[in-house]
Amino acid sequence: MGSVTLRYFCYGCLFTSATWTVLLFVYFNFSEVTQPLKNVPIKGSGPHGPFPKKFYPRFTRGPSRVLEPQFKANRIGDVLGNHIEDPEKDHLKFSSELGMIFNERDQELRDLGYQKHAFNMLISNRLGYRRDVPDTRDAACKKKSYPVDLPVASVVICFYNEAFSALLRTVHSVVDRTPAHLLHEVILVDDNSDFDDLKGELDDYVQKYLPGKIKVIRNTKREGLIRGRMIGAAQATGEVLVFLDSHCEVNVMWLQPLLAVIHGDPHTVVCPVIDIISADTLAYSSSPVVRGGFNWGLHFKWDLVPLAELGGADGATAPIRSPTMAGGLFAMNRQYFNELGQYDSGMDIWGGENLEISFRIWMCGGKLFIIPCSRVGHIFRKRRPYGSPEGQDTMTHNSLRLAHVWLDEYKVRPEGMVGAQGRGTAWAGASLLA
Ligand code: LR7
Ligand code: MN
Repeated sequence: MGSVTLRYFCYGCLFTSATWTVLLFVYFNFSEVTQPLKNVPIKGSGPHGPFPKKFYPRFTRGPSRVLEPQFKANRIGDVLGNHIEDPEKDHLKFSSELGMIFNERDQELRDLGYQKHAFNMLISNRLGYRRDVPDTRDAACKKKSYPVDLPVASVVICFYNEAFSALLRTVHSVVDRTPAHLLHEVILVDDNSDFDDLKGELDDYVQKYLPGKIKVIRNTKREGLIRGRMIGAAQATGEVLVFLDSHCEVNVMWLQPLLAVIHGDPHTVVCPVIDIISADTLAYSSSPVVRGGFNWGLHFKWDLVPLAELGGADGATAPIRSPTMAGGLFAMNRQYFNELGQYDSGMDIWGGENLEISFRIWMCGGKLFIIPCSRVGHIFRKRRPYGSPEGQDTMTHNSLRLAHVWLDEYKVRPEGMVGAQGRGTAWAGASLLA
């Protein structure tokens, strides 16, 4: 009797430990890659599913030299005494192997990357600082030509604790894919980052490999991306300001379509179509053309473009009016940016400024367009890897400022409006501050 009980007890233990092993295996192997992407401009999977095979990182020089751009960049890293690559990198012949873990160091780098940046830093580092991306423009865009005498651009990139490789890929993509005569300068605003490589090493790299047009500005305290961009813009001298997040890759002919519209009307603010760079695979894939909206919680969202707003004589290349912008990627005449009052400098760290500047533009006589022929990739992460200095909810703080400045009678919940539509940051917060 005793031995039967013991036997069943052992079976029970075995079953429980096996179940835990399977659960832990599933958790550690799939948790980072299976969460749904938030804020990605896709509706369902459909033809624009997040990682279509054909847009897996592609190198135009053929598979046998698939990682050549990376090797070049890594050698530069070696010279500077960091980002030293594993000798086993030579085995990484195909892009599908970019994410493979060969040793403990790879595993550490991958884990650390997710922790610090919320994307796959192992792949980002292996890709290096330059790579080709697929040309995701509509065929009609490829036939378009643009005037040569366009206004020159100052590209402002504000960053806080960005992954070195992602930042450098952003900068190189701009330098490599922008005609020199249109690129007035690139202004990097370090928002008082904590990471060592973003200090001296970045300066060394810029001085050595990107001399001339790149300026690095250092905030002495963390300002947040809103004041950070204002600081960058104040140093800029180009006719047009272009803002980019620090983990982007611009596509071919990205700038000319933006500048051409601003050239035609300096009171028009323009955004590229934001293509998707997967946080898990770094694969670059095309986004559908959608436009910006918002909900009454003052959260940005993507909306389908109504048929009436589509096309016209210019078909797929025509600019699309957009109520709001996503926030990170846009171009604007510099004088107009200043005339409009720039951003709300009382906004902190992150959030809300994109809707604020959108309302500001439309309510002060300007226009906001998405330009389908301009495409820029952005790494979409599932969470923000940083907080605000004192843990404040800056999104709510900023949204309340927006509500008070621009929403007038809309900021108070109307009588009888108690449904889901009435719940959200602006409504709840507005009543607190009223
Ligand atoms: O304190 C900070 N200081 C900074 O310099 C916090 C952030 N930053 C930098 C950061 O390094 C990055 O380069 O600011 C940039 C934007 O921060 P992200 O990448 O964490 O923001 P996000 O991409 O999650 O958020 C979107 O909404 C933000 C609202 O404040 C900004 O407008 C972002 O620019 C914006 N990004 C995009 O629009 C890209 C497309 C995403 C969508 C939809
Ligand atoms: Mn971003």
